[in-house]
Amino acid sequence: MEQTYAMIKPDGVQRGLIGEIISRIERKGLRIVAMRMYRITDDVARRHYAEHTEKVFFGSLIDFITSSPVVSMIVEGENAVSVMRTMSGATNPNDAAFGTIRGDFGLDVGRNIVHTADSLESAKREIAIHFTDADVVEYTKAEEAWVYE
Ligand code: D4T
Repeated sequence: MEQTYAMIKPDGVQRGLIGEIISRIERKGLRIVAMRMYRITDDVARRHYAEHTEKVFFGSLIDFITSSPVVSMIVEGENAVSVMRTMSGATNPNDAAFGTIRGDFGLDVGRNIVHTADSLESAKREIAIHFTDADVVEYTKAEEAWVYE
């Protein structure tokens, strides 16, 4: 089983999409093992998006991600990293396929609703930024015998 990090960004929360997004994760058969709603601090935002420090959009990205609460999750399942990336869709919602979260609900790259880790290494780094070990609940779901062969 792989773990990935996923975040419903401020626009997803403000647009009332928390339930929709969690529902898609559940319906896919993935398991949420940690979940927290909070307002991201400037320090956490800068650490989370450290790779983008030099980008022209960095300032507006930090302002946006700290502007309103987010919902952070650790999602577990086989190939969870790539499955969650596929579910999110392309970074720019205008390029994202219909059926993906960004393709179905977004119109602007600066308001693309969700973040999902782009690799196992990023997932580990981001989980360590947003969660402690005590936040993680290990359990099995009864349905998993019907999700996996
Ligand atoms: P995140 O990290 O938010 O899941 O997005 P991606 O992994 O799909 O894309 P990214 O790291 O390249 O971009 C991070 C974040 O910056 C915003 N952004 C991006 C923006 O506001 N303007 C831009 O031109 C780009 C490329 C959107 C996502």
